[in-house]
Amino acid sequence: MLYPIMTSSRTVSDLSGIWDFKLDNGRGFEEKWYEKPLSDPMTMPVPASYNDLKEGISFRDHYGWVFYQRTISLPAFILRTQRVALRCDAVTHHAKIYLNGELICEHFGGFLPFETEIGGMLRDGGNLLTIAVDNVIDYTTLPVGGTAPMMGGGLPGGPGGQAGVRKKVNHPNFDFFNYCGITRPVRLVTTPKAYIRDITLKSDVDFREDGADARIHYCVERAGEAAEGTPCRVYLYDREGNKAAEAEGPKGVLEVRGVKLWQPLAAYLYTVKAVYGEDVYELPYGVRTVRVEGTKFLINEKPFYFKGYGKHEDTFPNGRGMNLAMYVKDISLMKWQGANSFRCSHYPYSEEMMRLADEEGIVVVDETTAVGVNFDFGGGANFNGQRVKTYDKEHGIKTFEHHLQVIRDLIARDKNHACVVMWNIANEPDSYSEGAYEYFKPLYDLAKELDPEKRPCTLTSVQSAGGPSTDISAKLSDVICLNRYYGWYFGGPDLEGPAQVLRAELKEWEKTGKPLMFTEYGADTVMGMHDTTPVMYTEEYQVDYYKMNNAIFDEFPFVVGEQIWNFADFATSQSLLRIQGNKKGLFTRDRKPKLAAHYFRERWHKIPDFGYKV
Ligand code: GCB
Repeated sequence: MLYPIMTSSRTVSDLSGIWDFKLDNGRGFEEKWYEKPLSDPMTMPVPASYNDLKEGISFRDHYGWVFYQRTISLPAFILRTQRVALRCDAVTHHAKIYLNGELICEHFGGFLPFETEIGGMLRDGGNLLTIAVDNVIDYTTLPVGGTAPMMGGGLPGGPGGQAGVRKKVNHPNFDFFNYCGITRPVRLVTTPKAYIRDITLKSDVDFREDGADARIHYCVERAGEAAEGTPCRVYLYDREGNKAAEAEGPKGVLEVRGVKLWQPLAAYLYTVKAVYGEDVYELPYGVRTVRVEGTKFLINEKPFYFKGYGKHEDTFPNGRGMNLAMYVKDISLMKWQGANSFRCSHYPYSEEMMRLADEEGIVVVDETTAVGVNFDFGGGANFNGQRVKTYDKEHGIKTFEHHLQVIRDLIARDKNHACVVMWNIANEPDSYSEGAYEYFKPLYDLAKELDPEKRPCTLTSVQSAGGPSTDISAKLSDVICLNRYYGWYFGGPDLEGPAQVLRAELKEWEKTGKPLMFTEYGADTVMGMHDTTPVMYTEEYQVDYYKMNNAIFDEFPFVVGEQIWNFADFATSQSLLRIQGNKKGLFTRDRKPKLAAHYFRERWHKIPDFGYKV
């Protein structure tokens, strides 16, 4: 799916701004709030999560639907000659869109874009646009919701309690706040009536001693009615705007001798320009290769070492709402620290962030919204302690079809990004129970089938999955990705015993002959809490925790990366384990460094991006 841009044939009208807003009181649909202007509306910015923008717990934890509204119009001459689509980049988690009181589109899933054509429906003058948004999560949605708090707790009969719950609330089966609303831009996008629907690119690179040559295979998907023989041409421009190659036809090859490669932290982007009849589209594109060979992760045929983080889209008060300034700041902090990568934990990040990562040369592990596909957390705490088997045909998870759809949409959106080097099919699913292989095998197969580049695929594996004999990621993943908390949830505050168990576990994984990286390890740390004896939650303990883990990773050449948990402190559901949020950040939520941030800065600047441990 193409990112919306202005070109000589396309306009984009950004609908960002203050919209009217109202929480559903249970009668919104019955009373057809979408048919007329909302009565007594609140003000609400788009894009943003709404939760932290008005006061009070009942607002923050609202369960169910909310209504956003504004009017839209476009000049008549555009409506006469152009195709018009309404594009939403992300509405979390379920959207119904009404134009002048008519339902025109419905979409499930809160982190990927969708669009609907509205040209023929726009009237002269103002048109009432209503977007109703539902935040309910359950065992059919991704991410997954449970029936009780994930970490236990809550008073029987009280809100969030386990027995006789009075008030309906969401129970995330995951550890981040269930921020929702219209979190990314909404835009009106125009194109000529015959238009470029999609572009798919894939490079083959011949590496020579003194450089490289590339064959960029392209496919331009066209749509709308066009005269027979409408020409389609594709051009490649270098960074200075010089034409580097061109080709004719909707499918073909752009040949580039002496290609300039996209490299981690040394990005080079060409521009691919497609022209089809009257329509023109331009796409930034980096040429690079990715593959796994033996226990190495090769980028441009050189063994890469991942240094970085799992992150969140989480800032105050935007929640998960787009925050361009923070995206730029975060990448600046990554470079300050000597990092080269991050993982889009636990959902696809905004298209603006992906484009920025392309431009800044940051390597990305791209993740689906499949977090919480596991009914065992806290011994089944989120399912009222019931021992429901995750893949039980009758009572188990019902996410499979949606999971397939998320993979399709994610790859459709992100397939051309040079920054994306691997797909993460799910975070900490139940990858060890009966039915796990049958659930996951088709998902991996689909990702491989759809990705033009056939990037490596993985799942980030939960500690309770055990080792390679029980965890299906041993069979399915191209790179073993471990989320491990030795010295925190497992064994903390002791660091010696956990070190031995970690070493023993790595010896087992080494036998698989696959590369392995850590996609999570971390310790909650309250900024400003210090002690001479490192005790849990102090900044000193966080440093010692990381030193212990890193020393063991360094013993194993097949460990190809360390992505710590988490880049910054972030908001999550309340529980006895969370002190106003998850505090495992190297940085605070407002991006001030903890002691461990300085420790990693020293470590990572000494570790080369390529050839470490070779
Ligand atoms: C995990 C999860 C992550 C949590 C983290 C933690 O394993 O993947 O979402 O935030 O642990 O801090 O407990």
